[in-house]
Amino acid sequence: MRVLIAGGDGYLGWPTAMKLSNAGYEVVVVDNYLRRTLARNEDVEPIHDTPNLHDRINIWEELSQKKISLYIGDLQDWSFVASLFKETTPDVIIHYAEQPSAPYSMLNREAADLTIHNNLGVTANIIFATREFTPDAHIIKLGTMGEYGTPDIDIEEGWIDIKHKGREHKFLYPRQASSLYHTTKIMDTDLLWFYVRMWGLKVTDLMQGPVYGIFTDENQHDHRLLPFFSYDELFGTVLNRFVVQAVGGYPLTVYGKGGQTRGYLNIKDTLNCVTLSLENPPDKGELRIFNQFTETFSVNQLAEKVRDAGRELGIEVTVNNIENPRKELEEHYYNPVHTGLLDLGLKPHFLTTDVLAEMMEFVVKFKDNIQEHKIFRNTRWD
Ligand code: USQ
Repeated sequence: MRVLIAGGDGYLGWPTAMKLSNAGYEVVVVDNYLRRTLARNEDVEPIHDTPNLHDRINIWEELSQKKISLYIGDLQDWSFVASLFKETTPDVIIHYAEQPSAPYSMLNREAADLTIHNNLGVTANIIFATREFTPDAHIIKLGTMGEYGTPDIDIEEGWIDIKHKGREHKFLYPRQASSLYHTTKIMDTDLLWFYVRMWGLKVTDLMQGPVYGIFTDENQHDHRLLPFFSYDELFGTVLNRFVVQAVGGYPLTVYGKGGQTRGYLNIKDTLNCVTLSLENPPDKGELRIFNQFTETFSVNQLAEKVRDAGRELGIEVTVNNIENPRKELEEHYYNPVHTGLLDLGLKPHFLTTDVLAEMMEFVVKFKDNIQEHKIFRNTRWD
């Protein structure tokens, strides 16, 4: 089975490529290095250097004797997308090729414009190319739990039955995002749902929570195969940031009251969720939605866990409740369903002190690379 990974250079794309290559799939990765370029332009590179995709693929081949094919190009460019699909005719397309940062999308007009055009343009091209060249292919799209926002009722897994004036109908669960990035993900879902109805596409939309971690089964033994590990305000997710802040002696940046609750997952579980989705495809003409996370925590709970893990390693961690640069509820109800992937067989890796200590020990090796000015720049939502 041939799998095309769009955004194969990213924090999740590259580990997914190795995981599926290891499992015997024929893997093709495509990327235009947007994520690297934005990080360089904004002076927020990850904590350690990562080889480019040519080098990563060569290193992987040396270690595993398995080949990954590479295309460098912009998926917003239709002629590139058309020849990519014609040449590779994928059975599965895993779509990570988006500007992935909520804070970046709120930075300024240019960043907002790039986020809208890149995210929607790439999704549309993948839809059009699938219909034209590989109509039976399964599109697995990385969505986000942030599409739902933080409503005062339970969050269902993608769909909700609504009873109105004595009649009933099933709709996409109401979405209300709290950043422009998350809003583009809502629009992606709407585009996919439209073309599932029009053209009978086969789509899985994975509503993922913030991911943490660095190690996967494939990168344990060679640090050159590790993914980006970002700790800056733009591209770092909260727990990865807290781990670096703890090791760097920087007070943990809890935004506002710290009661913001989200569904989190280990990077290993992202790979397992994507693999389970791939191995258990939906029918043609179906938009299947999974809520992709394993545990919910408030920001305060995360800070507490990092403080506990630090204590075990002899690292004293302090916490600072700073004025929240974002517009979001700091205390709220949060109860999302997440049974779909568990039903398919997901065995979660939970956030234990050992997991945090392993992350901290990794960061300690790169402590000298931590640059304080990258940690907080106060990108305000208003
Ligand atoms: N937060 C802090 N302090 C920080 C950083 C974040 O208190 O230093 C808070 C945020 O205000 C937010 C929560 O932690 O309430 C999570 O923030 P985050 O930066 O880890 O996650 P977010 O911006 O929501 O986006 C991340 C990924 C995105 C993915 C999303 C899933 O970057 O690609 O879609 O997680 S979710 O959050 O469920 O929408």
